[in-house]
Amino acid sequence: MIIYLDGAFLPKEEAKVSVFDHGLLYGDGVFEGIRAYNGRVFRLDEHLDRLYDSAKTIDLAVPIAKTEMADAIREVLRRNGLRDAYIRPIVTRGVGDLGLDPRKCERPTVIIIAVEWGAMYGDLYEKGLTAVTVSIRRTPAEAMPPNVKSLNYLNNILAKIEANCKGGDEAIFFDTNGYLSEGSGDNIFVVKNGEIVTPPTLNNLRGVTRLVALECAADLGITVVERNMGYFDLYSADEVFVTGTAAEVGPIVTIDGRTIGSGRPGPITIQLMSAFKTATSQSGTPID
Ligand code: PXG
Repeated sequence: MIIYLDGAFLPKEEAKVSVFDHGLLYGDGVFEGIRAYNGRVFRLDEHLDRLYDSAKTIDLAVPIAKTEMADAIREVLRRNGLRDAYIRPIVTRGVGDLGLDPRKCERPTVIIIAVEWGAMYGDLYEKGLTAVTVSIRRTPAEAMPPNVKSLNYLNNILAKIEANCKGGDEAIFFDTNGYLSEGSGDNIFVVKNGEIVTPPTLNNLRGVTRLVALECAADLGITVVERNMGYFDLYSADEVFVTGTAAEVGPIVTIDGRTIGSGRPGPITIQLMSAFKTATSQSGTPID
């Protein structure tokens, strides 16, 4: 396995970062999760825009241009012979001292890892996923905007731990105002009376897959509304699904023990899963 680290392409064993890197010490950095399907990187520009916007928000200057990052990603895929992959670019504040002050970090660390990867939830795309709402709230935008895809994922990991304890495949977050937010690693959608409703993006990550799902819904002539929702909207939904680079479009069929709709993936979710599959197989930036 070949890893990109600060301009070099290194064997996995040699790709090492300092214990003084603030990415490790403080979660001070940003990352992306990107997929390649059949030799093409899906929505590369959108992911890179988000990476650089996340970096800008935490006042981190990415030391290479977006075009260089895009070339490095494609080079990592080529060097590893990957055509279907999960790609993880990471930019940390870099090596500093044990203090918080980012001014002590001279140069950000840039890492790109790529691994072969298929469907995250296996046969659950046909059966549907179980989800549980979690008591831990999504970090409020006033504290740390959930739009920043930062290296500090403890809020999400605590949600995942709670879901694991409660026996759910995925965790569903509410925000501190009681509004529906997102999953631990995906965005959430509710279908009611033929209409798709999804939360506005102040209290969640602006998912690239979310955007693709909205485009697919528009193409299919399905109405989408962005609106704040509560527990009532979730439990009484006809269909619920989540979207993410890792999860793709994932149907949710039970939430906190309540059966959603028929207890099987619903018709609108199935249409979107199919449209999403078409999008991933027919578009993207060629690796070669
Ligand atoms: N919300 C959050 C909090 C995420 O981390 C998404 C939504 C979906 O965004 P995209 O752009 O991928 O549609 C994410 C992305 C995992 C895992 O193991 C998931 C993400 C990141 C890292 C790991 O499930 N999610």
